[in-house]
Amino acid sequence: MRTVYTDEHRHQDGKFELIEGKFLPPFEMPRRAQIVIDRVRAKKLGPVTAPDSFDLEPVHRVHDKGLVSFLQTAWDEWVQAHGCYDALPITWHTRGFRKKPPLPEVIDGKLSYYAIDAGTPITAGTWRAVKGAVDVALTGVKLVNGGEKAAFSLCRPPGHHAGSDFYGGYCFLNNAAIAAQAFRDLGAKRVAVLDVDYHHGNGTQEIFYNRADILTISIHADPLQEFPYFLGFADETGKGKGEGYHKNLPLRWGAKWDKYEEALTTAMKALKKYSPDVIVVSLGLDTFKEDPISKFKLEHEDYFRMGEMIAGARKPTLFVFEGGYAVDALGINTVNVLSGFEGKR
Ligand code: SP5
Ligand code: ZN
Repeated sequence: MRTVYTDEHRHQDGKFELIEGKFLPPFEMPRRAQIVIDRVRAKKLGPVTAPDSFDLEPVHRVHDKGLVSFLQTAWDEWVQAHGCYDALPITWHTRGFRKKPPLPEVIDGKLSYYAIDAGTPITAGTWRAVKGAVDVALTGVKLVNGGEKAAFSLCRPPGHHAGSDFYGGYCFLNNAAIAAQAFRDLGAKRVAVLDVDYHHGNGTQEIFYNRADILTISIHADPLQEFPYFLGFADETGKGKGEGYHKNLPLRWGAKWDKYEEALTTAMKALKKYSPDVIVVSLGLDTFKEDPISKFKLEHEDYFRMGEMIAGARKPTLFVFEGGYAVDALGINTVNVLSGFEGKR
């Protein structure tokens, strides 16, 4: 299959994330995408193409205009206020505050308004990288809509934690959600998003929660144990017209392929029943046993099987790259899924 890729992602290169009481170099680093594209080329997965450039209309179909314009100007506002340091918030909008507060005037307040964590630094090149990732996703949509059976959008930064009006979890705009909506706008009647990242796809869930035209399914670590903690429970099944069109399959820490396969089998059943015109896969590889911030135990081999199982739906499929932080193994695991999908081992 074809891979869509651009070097623009390198412009997201933060100095720090706040994790376990330490300021560490971000786990979400440029080398992640580099090692994947190297492996795609080495294994001759297929041609690699540069993305087209799209305007922001497809982004605004999914995200609040305030969030989008905030992301475009946040770095300049921050530097003006504090100098050349990564922009991170230290206050959040939680219970006990006004439900719908006005957007603060100052940059520190705006960060607090839009961010869900202090792990997602905004830097000089963040917007450039974020826009590149959206273009990569939308170019993948164009390929699959044009008749390709599958495509791989090698997006970086990732997207599935970003919601209609919030960002975090290394994500700024939701590449997979933007892609899913774009498929609808190009005429697909039903779209399914299958999220196999280790973390719950809270942004994707929030964006499509009350809709029946986009089925969303996420397999992830139990939110009682893992980031993002406050969404992703099994009893969240959609709302209003969307009732029955969202599925969460949380697994406890330590899950190996046996447990994972059960969940993926359940997911694929739901997906086949829905019979979508197209599938978007939020492809996170942080379920790997050596991932430094995660606690599932998948092996290299398991990713072939994952790809084969997804292929079992026999639908046009767009893979959108999400998380995965065991960087040395990331190329192998990613390409194993895509090769498994194509019936090659
Ligand atoms: C796209 C994606 O995979 N985002 C993940 C964001 C995770 N953010 C921080 C999670 C903190 C987990 N605790 C660290 C345990 C390390 N021993
Ligand atoms: Zn993740």
